[in-house]
Amino acid sequence: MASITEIKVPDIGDFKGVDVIEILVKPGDTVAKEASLITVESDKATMEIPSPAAGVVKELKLKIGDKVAEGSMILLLEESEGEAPAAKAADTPAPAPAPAKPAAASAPAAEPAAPPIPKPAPVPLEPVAEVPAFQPHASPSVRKFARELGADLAKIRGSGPKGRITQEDVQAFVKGVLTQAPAAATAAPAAAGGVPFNLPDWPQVDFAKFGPIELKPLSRIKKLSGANLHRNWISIPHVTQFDEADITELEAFRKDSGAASEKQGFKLTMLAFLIKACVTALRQYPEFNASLDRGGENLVLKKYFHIGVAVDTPDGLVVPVIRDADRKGVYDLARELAEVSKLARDKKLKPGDMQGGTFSISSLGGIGGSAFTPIINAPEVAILGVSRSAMRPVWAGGKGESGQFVPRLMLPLSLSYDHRVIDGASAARFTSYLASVLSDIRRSLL
Ligand code: CAO
Repeated sequence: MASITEIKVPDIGDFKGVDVIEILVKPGDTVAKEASLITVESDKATMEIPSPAAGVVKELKLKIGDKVAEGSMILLLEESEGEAPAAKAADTPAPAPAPAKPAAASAPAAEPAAPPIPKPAPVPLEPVAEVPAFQPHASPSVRKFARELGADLAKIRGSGPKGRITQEDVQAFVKGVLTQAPAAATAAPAAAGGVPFNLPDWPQVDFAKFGPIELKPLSRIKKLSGANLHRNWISIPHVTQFDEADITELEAFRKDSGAASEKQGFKLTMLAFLIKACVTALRQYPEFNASLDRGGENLVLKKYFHIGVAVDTPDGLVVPVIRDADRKGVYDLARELAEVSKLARDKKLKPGDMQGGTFSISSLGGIGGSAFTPIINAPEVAILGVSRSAMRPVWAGGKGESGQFVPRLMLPLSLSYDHRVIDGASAARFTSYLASVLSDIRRSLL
């Protein structure tokens, strides 16, 4: 008859008060003998604790974050028939502590002449994941998961306690690679080629030692976009060109024309004009509306103008794409912008709504700031950052006392570009041209 056995933490050598960092089973699960039940972690090693017997998990007796030592209760196991003796062996604390041993040195099998209880030896524990200074920090099961997917842990930023890589981090990394693979593998040959970033380990600080803290898990969007931003930041040689555009007339025109759109329920935003002006500049400088091809040897110049717009949502940044912006007027662009920003904030954007962009705009103008360095949205090669416009004294020319400053509304522009594709001189020409278009929007009609 099946019996219920208390499964306790066996002898784990010198480790006391170690953290439970993973629970690998749940009530109702059928576990095989030696299947891992929980993962514990000390300062030096991460260990999985195996089940001493086969059976069905009836009740868990601990949770993630608990501190355990030899003898702490893990769970109640309803053993499969014929397995009870082995379980009892595990349940019996070892008389003398033995150090954790590597896999090859696991406890000897039961001797044929002896009773079925193998012997009161400690359950073999494997310090499977010693964490040396330059190793990514992850539990054995996460390592195994990453291995199965072919994900390199060294490239994954851990979001767990002490920077530990979690299964979700591996999933987010793999998703990021799958959606952006051509860009990473081709547009970034240096990074893909495996130039090692031999960096020191991430500082592991027990922040609670210095004051009260609270843990807030990152949103799914932040995890996904974070992995992509990180990849783009380290694999694209970014340079940012700063400039400013005189939008005094444009802003007056926008205000004059705004009534019509407001009647229809949307605002004629500066961003709509910026999209229009960028399309004009992209037509003039096609290498900004391009991507590197798979081999990283050719530039793919795109004859369409799909403009990504960074939208700030409570869950993080998303970049919906306004398609065929060259074929739309500013009113259409403004209406579509209002629609996609709402979809983004209501979490209703579909993956397709964020694909196919050729150039992106990130506007922080509604919030503040005078300049920033946006990260390129690979496989695009440039992104325009827009900051808050302000009235400034601008020298209107003239000599001596006849010269004067005049107040002009100036819009700060920050263009980040991929220096493998675009030279500094081209970037300066691009922003100067863009500024001239914005200062006289009639140019975008030409
Ligand atoms: N300078 C001064 N004021 C500006 C401005 C600028 N460049 N751009 C917008 N404003 C003002 C608008 O006039 C408006 O003022 P009123 O409320 O008085 O009319 C206010 O700021 C809000 O602007 P808006 O509603 O028109 O929004 P927007 O078109 O500027 O931006 C959107 C829309 C979706 C881009 C924005 O909501 C957003 O999410 N921005 C953040 C993007 C982001 O996080 N980027 C960072 C990415 S990191 O690379």
